[in-house]
Amino acid sequence: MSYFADIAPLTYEGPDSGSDLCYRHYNPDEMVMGKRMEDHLRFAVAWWHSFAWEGGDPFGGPTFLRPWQAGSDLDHAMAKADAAFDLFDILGQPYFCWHDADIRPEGATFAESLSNFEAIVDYCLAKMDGRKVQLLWGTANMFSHRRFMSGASTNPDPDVFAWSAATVKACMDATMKMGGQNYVLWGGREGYETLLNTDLGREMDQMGRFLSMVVDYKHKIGFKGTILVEPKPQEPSKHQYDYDVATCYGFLQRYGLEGEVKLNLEQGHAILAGHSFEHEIALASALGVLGSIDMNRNDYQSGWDTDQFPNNVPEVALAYYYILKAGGLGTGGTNFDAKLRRQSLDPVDLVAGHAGGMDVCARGLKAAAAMVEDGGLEAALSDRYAGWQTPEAQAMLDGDLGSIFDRVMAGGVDPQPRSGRQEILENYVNRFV
Ligand code: XUL
Ligand code: CO
Repeated sequence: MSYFADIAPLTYEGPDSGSDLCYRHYNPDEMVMGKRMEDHLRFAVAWWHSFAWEGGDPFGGPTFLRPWQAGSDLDHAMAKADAAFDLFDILGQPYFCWHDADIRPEGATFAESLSNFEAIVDYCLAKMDGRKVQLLWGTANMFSHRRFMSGASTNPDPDVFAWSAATVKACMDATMKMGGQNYVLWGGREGYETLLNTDLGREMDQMGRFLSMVVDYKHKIGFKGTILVEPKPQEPSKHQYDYDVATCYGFLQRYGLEGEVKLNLEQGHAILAGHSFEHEIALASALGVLGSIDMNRNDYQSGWDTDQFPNNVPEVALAYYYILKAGGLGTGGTNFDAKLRRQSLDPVDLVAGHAGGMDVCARGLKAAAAMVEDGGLEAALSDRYAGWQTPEAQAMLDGDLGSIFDRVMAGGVDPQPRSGRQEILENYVNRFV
């Protein structure tokens, strides 16, 4: 019997529905700016938080005690996959994502882990047959096992670099076999705790070389998806090399990879870096590296990566506004890198967490589309920068300091401060959310 027993597939019931288990705003076929809502949002369920996470925290162990968490052999991994696909049937979302370690039991050797992994990949492929759900991205967990405690590609021990390279090769092969649309690298332990034991220049060179090998391998096997790096400023390492969008872009440029690799941006990671999510999205878009998003929220009081399901429509609306402005997510999507609270024990909580997140994103997308269609923010921007349309301003960019000096000395340049109209613009956004 399904873990989700009698929970029926969710349907769109509209904003006035009183049901706990329905969509009030997520209506996959509804057209938004000429495109189906499902094709804008491209939702994915994250295997790790939704099925692998057991509800532990630093003060206590597992609370969920899901049936498949009672053992760590292939049978339990298959039971976990069965529950995952049952949830996908209920939610009807188009994608899912995994780390190798989420879906397969760890073996005693690399070869045993790989054979477990391949068995589960085939098991999932059989379950995907006849279903619409697809793989948004695969990734390797190179941060949980103790062998990775000093990093994966940045490890001082070359044997860990080798293990990591072999792991990523296997995960890229599996991602391609499952028809994945992207491959993600989040460097959980690619950073350091203390400079006293760390050669950070060397470690970054190792990481740059590793990423180049990933790109070379993508081309070698003909993987058509996008390679994505996920920025995060700290946790688990005190200092992470992939701090934020700006840092990652500098890193990609340094190793000549800015045309090959894009970024997977996570709301909670943006907050930890002291940015808003929309800042990270707009910056990635301006730099041409916007790839995909992990949608969650942090708790603003705890200052930690709490990975909660999104429930703040105004924040989400601004995120999708800049995504729409960027032309959409391309091969990317909206992955719920979000987990339940530790007390949310029941199957119904897992369904409701996702359904609520999908509704919040749908509301945000609709508000964002209305703002794009209304054009008020764009008009305000054009007006603010209108001075740059004049021939004098354009000529200045082709000139030099001397010619600009001469023009200022000749008179006629007399800057007058103008209001930035922040409150008016914030009031404008509030009309839509
Ligand atoms: C960790 C995190 C990861 C990545 C995938 O904070 O976001 O789950 O998304 O490794
Ligand atoms: Co993430």
